[in-house]
Amino acid sequence: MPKVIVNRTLSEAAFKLAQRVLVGGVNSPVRAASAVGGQPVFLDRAQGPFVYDIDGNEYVDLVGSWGPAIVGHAHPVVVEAVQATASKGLSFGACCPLETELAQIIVSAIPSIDVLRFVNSGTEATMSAVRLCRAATGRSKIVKFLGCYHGHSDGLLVAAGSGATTFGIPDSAGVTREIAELTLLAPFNDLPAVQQLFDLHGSDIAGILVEPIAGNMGYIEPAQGFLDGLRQLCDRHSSLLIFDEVMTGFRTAWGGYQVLVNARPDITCLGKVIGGGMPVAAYGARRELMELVSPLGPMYQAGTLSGNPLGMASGIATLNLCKKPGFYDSLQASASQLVEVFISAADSAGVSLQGGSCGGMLGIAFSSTEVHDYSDAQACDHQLFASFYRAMLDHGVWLPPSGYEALFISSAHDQECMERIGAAARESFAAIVK
Ligand code: KE4
Repeated sequence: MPKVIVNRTLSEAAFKLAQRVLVGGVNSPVRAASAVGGQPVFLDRAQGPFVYDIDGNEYVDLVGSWGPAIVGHAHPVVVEAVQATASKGLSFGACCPLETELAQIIVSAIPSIDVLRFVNSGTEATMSAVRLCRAATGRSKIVKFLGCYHGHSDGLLVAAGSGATTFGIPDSAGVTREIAELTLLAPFNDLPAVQQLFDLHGSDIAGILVEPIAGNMGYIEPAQGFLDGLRQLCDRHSSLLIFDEVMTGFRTAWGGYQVLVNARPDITCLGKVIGGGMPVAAYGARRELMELVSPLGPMYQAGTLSGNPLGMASGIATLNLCKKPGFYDSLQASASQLVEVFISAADSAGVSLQGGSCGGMLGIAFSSTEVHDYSDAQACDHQLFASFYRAMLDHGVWLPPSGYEALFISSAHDQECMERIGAAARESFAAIVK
């Protein structure tokens, strides 16, 4: 019987203090946990598959810092690499060989990327990729999908997912109509709708931006032929296809989802895992496209901490651990097992649950029918998810505080973790249906 956590007094006090100087007491909205009727639990440390709050409570972590912690938290090899690098200086604002080393690992893993540029967040990566797409085509419109989230650059905060949906503001204040009008929308997995956009705007569509697996409206896999269909539409209209693999890159497979399904986007965005927990992201493409980027070409993009040695060291150490034979097979086995654990626990309480996984990424949806797009995701029982979230937290399992998020597992999650999650899930489902 999992221990029930009841004391979080230090977190409550920390939240009150934080609210005096931080907007909403948080540095990223989804952490406010208000969508699940909770408040932020402040963490003190993390180790392997666990996170520990400032009240000393231990949780099995299924957020993994939203993806980066793929080898588990504070992996000794990663920590040692960062410590050794830090002792030589934190940031130079100049070139260093570590940037080339991490770039070589990524380029060797992803055939569609000849050359890349490191940035510091997924937002920067997708924002720069969109700019590159417009620079390369001379066109202005971008197609994105309802419920997909690509960070918070103005043009992409239109019908966005993740925290934007969680807080019911899929279109953000401050994004002007003129900018939003350059973003065309279609439902995920709806190829005819994308075809229609091209029929209407084809000659002005610079490109399509897509999460190959949608991880910001739960977990939604592409329908058979969907990604191929986007590729064909781009080829037919001389538009570019951008895969936002900030979440799926090196999370679903070595390289990313495009390698798993042999897809060939024109531009790829990466983040999260490639930094191993440090602020590292990137965008990359074939050489002729990337040579449009300054200092070689007319498209400007820059960053004080881009290619930061600590981030590079963390990313190199993390990817070298991911490269080990069988790493992703084992991660996939754990993720598949975990989906089954959740579904069978739900079933035993008479709760309808959908679930899916790819590599170390998974998702559950409180729905009796499959979820294929944003409207399906919105129709899920988010109130029931909120109750489940709170019960699981009290039973020592750290879930993302929103039904619009994916879950992430690491190579540090062992069978004991699975049993703990299973026991907590059975207790939690039983509690929420009472
Ligand atoms: P960042 O700017 O947060 O590093 O990355 C933006 C981004 C871009 N593309 C995809 C597919 C993403 O999932 C993200 C960010 N993911 C969210 C979680 N769904 C980050 C968590 C948060 O916003 O606090």
